[in-house]
Amino acid sequence: MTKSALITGISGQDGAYLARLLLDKGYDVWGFQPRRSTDTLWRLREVQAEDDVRLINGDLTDLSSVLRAVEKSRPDEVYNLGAQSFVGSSWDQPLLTGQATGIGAVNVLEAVRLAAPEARFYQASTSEMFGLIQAERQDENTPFYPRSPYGVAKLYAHWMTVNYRESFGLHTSSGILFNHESPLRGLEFVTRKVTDAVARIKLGLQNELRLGNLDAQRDWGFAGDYVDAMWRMLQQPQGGDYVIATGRTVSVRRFCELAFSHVGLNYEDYVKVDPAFYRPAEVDILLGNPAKAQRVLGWQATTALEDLVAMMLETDLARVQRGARN
Ligand code: F7E
Repeated sequence: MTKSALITGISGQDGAYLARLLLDKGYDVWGFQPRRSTDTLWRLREVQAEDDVRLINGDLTDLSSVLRAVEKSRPDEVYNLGAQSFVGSSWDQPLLTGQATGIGAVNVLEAVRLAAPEARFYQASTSEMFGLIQAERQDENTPFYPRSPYGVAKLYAHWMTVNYRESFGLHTSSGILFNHESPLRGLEFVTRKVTDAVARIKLGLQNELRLGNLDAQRDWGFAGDYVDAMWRMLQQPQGGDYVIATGRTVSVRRFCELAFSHVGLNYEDYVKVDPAFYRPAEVDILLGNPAKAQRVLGWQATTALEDLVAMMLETDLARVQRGARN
């Protein structure tokens, strides 16, 4: 029998890659997303999934709309990827972030509990929950210390995911994903901000790049690899929590070096530090230990950062050349 999956946040980077993965596996894929007047479907187009997914309009903060989406899609699997996901904005919109990123997840859990208790549930948790790190390499047993309203909201959603597993016996899993990037990343995130700028600088359309903290270090992987881990979690006999990471950490400065040198430029000639991009509290370094995912899920990251940079840059060079806006 054909399986049905419901994805919240389907118009985001991970939503697009996951939709593609599930379509390729033969699922009926439903997407839940707010109605917007701007073009939110460009990522689904880029993965050639736009015509094959069924979209339901609604908002994570509106329980009745989430409930209707669950009733309509009759899902075997629910992936909660929707959120206010930009850490930087979460200080300007802490309450909205709490509603969408924290309470929103519980709305989905409630809808599953009420209308599809047999469905398997995935929560998009995050390495931002580790924040001020309490261990050199973070794994499923490392204590959390979030450093942003976003991280705090995600931590609430994470524990509610665990709680619904323990309280109601629901099949819920929490994927603690470290940063994951791709050509479908939004322009506000640092990796894509860099690759887009490098493409513009190379093609003579821009002459500098203003960034914040160049010394922050992240464990950056490829989003296309990471959605496969989400699916694998829901194929396990029981729900669980898994760190998904590459096990390598690199600074923003080094990322710039790699991106500029890919087109034969020196980042020091173009990158300007602008305190406007500093955060009120920073997560200095993240480094994940994905040993459990490898052991239990048979998953490991397969894309090296150098290849990810090249992939993003080649896509951005082509986009800038043809005048695309995303
Ligand atoms: O920042 C520094 C910034 O915004 C990375 C989200 O997907 O991953 C993402 O969160 C680092 C930070 O991602 C700029 O201060 C320097 O230290 O690309 P980002 P993020 O905050 O790590 C986690 C796992 C999530 O869950 C989130 O949803 O780069 N940085 N200069 C900058 N960052 C930005 N955005 N812009 C700059 O100009």
